[in-house]
Amino acid sequence: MHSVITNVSELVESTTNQDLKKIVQKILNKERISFDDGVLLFEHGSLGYVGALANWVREQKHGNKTYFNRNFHIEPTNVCVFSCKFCSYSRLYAHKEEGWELSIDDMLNIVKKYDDQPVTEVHIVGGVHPKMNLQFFVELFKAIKAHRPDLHIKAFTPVELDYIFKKANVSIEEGIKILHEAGHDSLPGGGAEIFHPEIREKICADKVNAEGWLSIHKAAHKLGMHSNATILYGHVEAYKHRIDHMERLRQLQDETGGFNTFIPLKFRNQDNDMSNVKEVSIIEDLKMYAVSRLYMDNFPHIKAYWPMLGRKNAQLTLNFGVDDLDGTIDDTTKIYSMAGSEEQNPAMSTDELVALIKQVNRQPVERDTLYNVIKDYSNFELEEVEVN
Ligand code: V47
Ligand code: SF4
Repeated sequence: MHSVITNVSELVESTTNQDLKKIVQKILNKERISFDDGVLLFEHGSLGYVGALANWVREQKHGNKTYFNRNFHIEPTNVCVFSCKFCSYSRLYAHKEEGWELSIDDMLNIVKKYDDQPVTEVHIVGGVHPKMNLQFFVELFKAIKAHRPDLHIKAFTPVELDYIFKKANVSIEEGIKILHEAGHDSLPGGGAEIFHPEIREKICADKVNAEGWLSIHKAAHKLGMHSNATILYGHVEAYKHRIDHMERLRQLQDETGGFNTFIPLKFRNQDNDMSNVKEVSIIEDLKMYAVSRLYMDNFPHIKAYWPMLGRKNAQLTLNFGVDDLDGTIDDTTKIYSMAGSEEQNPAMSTDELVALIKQVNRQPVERDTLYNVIKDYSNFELEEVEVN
């Protein structure tokens, strides 16, 4: 174990800002911090300061354990009826010839490519195509489960679900139940962006709003399904909007307990309608992870999505509150490479991911979607693989 706990106590003694001192004391007493505390940490906490605190919380919750899973992505289409300004990936339905659309057979063939591999999860998410309706996805889920019943299906954001439920004329509760019975296991965290209407209006005015997003996750949780939540940060929002976003999620989590992971996603500005907005620095990224760990006290995990950050930055996040690096074994997602992420071909073998985690003295643990431990890699020999 690192000796961070002593450092954190020293931190309290040396803090002269009385407001900050009160926040540190709350954190060390495992008390919840308030909205204003969260904003103050962003505005007045230095990176080293919030980082040391977040690392303390991370180690209290998980020790050195750093989770990853073996998954692959299917993106049914990049044709989308919506027009989020930050999106580099979608093609409007009016220009659908520039995009792709996969049939159920195409998607089943992707699943079959992994027949001999020990993957545990398929992550399905894409644009909102008007012809891919509720019945289409019921058939898709049934086909996947008939072929590989043990594969966990993590699929669709409330953006897609809100659209297909309205089109099918079913309530949220009915729609989620129909999909769940067909094999839908859990929801990924996308589509959340920034909940506050002042910002949502500016960056993604036409898709599901905060209340809609939260109601769909709530309905899924009520059926016993788990889910994740994201935030898209580092564009035109202020710190108070980030905290407002986290506050709404924290409240729902108090009610349902259905969220597993919070995933901060850094806005990338390549080839989209917000290319004029500058990207934030790595300092700001690490601060975002740290404040997330401190604010989201009822979220078990904080995840850094390594294909977006790059490998070295992903290693850094492990000292700033992050305990999960997602994980992938193949180049199957285009959403980030098209927006200008560090990794143009996001593929990393399990051995490479394990080596990456071990190199920074953390303990790699392979998990399934629900964080059941599949394998602890503590005794893996680091010499076998190099981290580039
Ligand atoms: O909601 C789109 C983001 C999200 C850009 O739950 C962008 O395990 C940055 O939610 N710059 C979808 N981000 C992806 C997502 C996700 C990813 C990995 C794991 C999980 C999980 C969920 O991607 C969208 C949006 O916030 N995004 N464009 C962009 N230019
Ligand atoms: Fe469509 Fe999603 Fe892109 Fe928005 S972020 S335009 S909903 S694919």
